[in-house]
Amino acid sequence: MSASPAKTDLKIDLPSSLVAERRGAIALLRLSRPHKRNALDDLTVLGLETFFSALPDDVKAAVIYGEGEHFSAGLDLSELSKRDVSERIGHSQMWHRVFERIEFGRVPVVSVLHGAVVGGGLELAAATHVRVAERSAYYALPEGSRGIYVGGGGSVRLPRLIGTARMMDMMLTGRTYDAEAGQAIGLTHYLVEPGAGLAQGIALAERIAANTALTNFAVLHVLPRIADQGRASGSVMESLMAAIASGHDEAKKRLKDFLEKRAGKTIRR
Ligand code: 1HE
Repeated sequence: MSASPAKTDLKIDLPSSLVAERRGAIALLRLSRPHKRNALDDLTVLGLETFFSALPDDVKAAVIYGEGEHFSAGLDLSELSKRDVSERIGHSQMWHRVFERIEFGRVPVVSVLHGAVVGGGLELAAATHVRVAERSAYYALPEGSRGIYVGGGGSVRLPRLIGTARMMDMMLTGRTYDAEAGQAIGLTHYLVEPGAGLAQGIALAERIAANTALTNFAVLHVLPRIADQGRASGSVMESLMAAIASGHDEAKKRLKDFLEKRAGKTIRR
């Protein structure tokens, strides 16, 4: 693989808890509040929305990772007690809006997980499309023991990843999964040694960025909708998407390149 392009600044106005950089077609976002274990306060969550809304068109994929010993300690608990019930509903809906922006945004997002990936930190990871875990990562939903409930879309996304029964156990008993177990139950896609996550995340993002925009659109926006609907309408939607994708000039060029022996083969890696 060719050397990665150098990092450059990405000019997006973000709170100090988020640091954005660019590496060619890849945007990198670092959760940068290590003294609070990257706990997600309102400023940070709204900053995530700004980042994913403001990415230039020529950014094709993003990587999110955490500074310090942990990916994220979840919701900033110090802000919780300030709100009444209706404000808490609004707060949860704000998280939903921001995490939907990530899950159903324009660019595929790779998260690189290490240390604590707990509560809202796990909900954030679940809103990304590809998850890379370093062996130090562990996962928990401490909401149960804190007398609260997930509010960042965890009830919607986590059962689809690991099943409702496992999520119930995590919330009821405070069970934690280490990185190996998290990989085994499907929380993460890749498991790497400590310190190797970011390089792996960038390499994956570069591969994703090399796909056609239409294929990435189909995977992000059409695939999960098909998975949520019945077989009959899902099959029709798949046929339509397949025809649209393969009819695009770039797809035709790539197919021709393969048939004329100019494109790589699908070999075991
Ligand atoms: C925080 C938070 C936080 C740390 N909100 N301030 N999440 C949790 O229940 C996890 C809470 N955090 C922890 O269990 C631990 O902090 C860790 C295991 C992640 C890390 O432990 P450690 O020993 O490295 O750090 P620490 O000493 O506990 O924390 C360092 C500082 O970060 C300290 O502040 P300081 O001013 O006393 O130095 C902590 O108070 C602060 N800190 N985590 C606020 N979460 C949309 S709904 C989602 C609901 C949830 O996410 S609930 C799960 C919340």
